[in-house]
Amino acid sequence: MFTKILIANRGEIAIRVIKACRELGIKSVAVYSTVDRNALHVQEADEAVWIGEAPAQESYLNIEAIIGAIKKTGANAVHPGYGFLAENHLFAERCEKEGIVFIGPDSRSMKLVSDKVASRQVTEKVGIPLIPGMKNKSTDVGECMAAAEQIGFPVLLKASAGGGGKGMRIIKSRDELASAVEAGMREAKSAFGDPSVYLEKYIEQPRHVEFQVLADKYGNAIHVFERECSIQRRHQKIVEESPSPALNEDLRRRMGETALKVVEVSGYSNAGTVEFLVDKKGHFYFLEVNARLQVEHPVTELVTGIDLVHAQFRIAAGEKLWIKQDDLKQRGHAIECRIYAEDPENGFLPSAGNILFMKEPTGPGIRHDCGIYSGYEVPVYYDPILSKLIAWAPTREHAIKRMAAALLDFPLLGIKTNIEFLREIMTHPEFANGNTFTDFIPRNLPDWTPARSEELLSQAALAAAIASDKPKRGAFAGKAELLSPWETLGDWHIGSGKG
Ligand code: MV4
Repeated sequence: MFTKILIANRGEIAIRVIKACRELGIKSVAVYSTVDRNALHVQEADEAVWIGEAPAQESYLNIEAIIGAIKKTGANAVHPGYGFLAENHLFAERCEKEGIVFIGPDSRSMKLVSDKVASRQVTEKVGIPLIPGMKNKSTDVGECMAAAEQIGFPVLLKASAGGGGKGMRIIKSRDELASAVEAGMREAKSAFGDPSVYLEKYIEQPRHVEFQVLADKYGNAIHVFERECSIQRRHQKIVEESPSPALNEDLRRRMGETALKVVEVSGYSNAGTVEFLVDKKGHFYFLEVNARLQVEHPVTELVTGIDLVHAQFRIAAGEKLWIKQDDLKQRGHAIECRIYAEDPENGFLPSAGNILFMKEPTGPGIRHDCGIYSGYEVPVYYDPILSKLIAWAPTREHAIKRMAAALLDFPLLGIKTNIEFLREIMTHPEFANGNTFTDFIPRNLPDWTPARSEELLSQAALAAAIASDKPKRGAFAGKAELLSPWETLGDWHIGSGKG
C-alpha cells in the first residue's frame, strides 16, 4: 500500500481523500493555489505545497506544477478527486510515464470511455441498449431530416462536441426540423467550434440512474448498485439518492449486468460510474461512463458499507478485488444534498464571500462532507460546491425527514447558499412520492425564490451575536508546526480559577 498520497484537488473532496489516508496511516499531501492558502484541506493534510496562482489553469490544472509537487514530497500516488484533472488522460499518461500511480483508470481506458462516439460504437457491438438515433454526426439538414423520419418524432438534437445537456433541442415535428437543425448547428459552431450534430429519439421525462462499479486490474468487477440523480438544476445534480425509487429487483439486476458489460468491453479499472436514462416504461439506455469518483459517492457508501476511496487505493495498489457481488446488499436509504455557494435570488449565480458563522448539522444518520469553516473566505475561482449533506435511515421516508431536519439545523451565514431551496425539494410532495424525473425542478419549482422566513431572520440575529472574534482557523495555515493551544484557544483562562 502507498506510504504517501498527493491529492490534486481542493475543497470537500480533498478533505474526503485526506481522511481516507489518515484512517489507513497514509501520509497526505495537499496542493493549493495562493487564494486557497487558508483552505481547510491545507490545514488537514500532513504536508501542503503551493502550486500556483488562483486561476485553475495556473494551479489545479497545472500538470507540471502537480508533478513537481509529487516529486518534491516523494508521494508515490496521486488522487485526482473529481473535476480538474480527474478525467484528463494526458495527466494519467504523464503519471504512468513518471512511475507515479494515478488512483483511477489507466489512461487508455480513460481515453476510450471519454470519447462518446467511440464508446457508443464499442457498446453497440455487444448489444448494450443505446438510445435509438443517428450512428454518426452530421452537418447536413437533409441527412438529419431522413434520420428523424426513421427514428420517429419527437427527436432530440445534440451537439456532437457538446455535453452535459448543452446545445440540446427537442424537435417535435417535421415542420420545425429544418429551422431547428440549422439553429442547432449555428449554436454548436459558436459554442464548441464544431457545428456537427446528431439526432436521437427523445426520451420523455426520463430518470438519470447511474451504477457504481469497481474493477481491479485483473478483469474482476462488481457493481455497487445504483444512484438516482434526476434532480438537476441546469444539468447540475443537486440531490442524489440510493436506492432509486424507480428500480425493482429485476430492473436493478439487468442494469447492473449491463454496467458490468460496459466495464468489460472498455477494459475499465478502478472506481467508475455507468450512466443510464430510464424511461417511464422501465426501458433503460446507456449514456456514458464517468471515469472518476463521483461527487455523490457517499450515498453508495452509506447503503453498502463500502469505503469507495479505500477501494480505489487498494485497486490502484494492485490488489485483487476482495468483494464478491453476492456479498453486497443495499441496506436502508441514503439521500445527498449538495450545498452550493449560489444566490437563489440572483438566478443561482455563484456567490462568494466570508462565512461569518456556520454550525454543521449532526445527529443519527447524518454525514457532512465539508470543505469550509466559520471565518473561511469562499473564493470565486472554482466550482461553488461547499459541502455535501447526506442522510441515511432505514427507509426513504425516514431519510427524507432526517435530511429536512438537518437542513433546518444548518445555519451558514455570510454568503448565499441553496440550503433553503434544498429544503423546498425535501418537503415537496412530489419528492416524497418518488416522482423524481429530470424535469422535477422546472415542473415543480419553476422560478423559485426564497421567502424571508422569521425563523431564518432570528437565526441570523442569533448567529451574528455568536459570531464573535473566534480565532480564524486559517491563522496557522501553511505553517509546518501546529500552533500551541495558547495561541489558538482565544481568551480562555485555565488553572487559577480566578475566572
Ligand atoms: C437525453 C434526454 C432525453 N432523451 N437524451 C442530459 C445531459 C446528458 N447527460 C444527456 N442528457 C439527456 N439526454 C434523449 N435522447 C434527457 C437527458 C437529461 C436531461 C435532459 C434535460 C434536463 C435534465 C436532464 C438530466 C439528465 C438527463
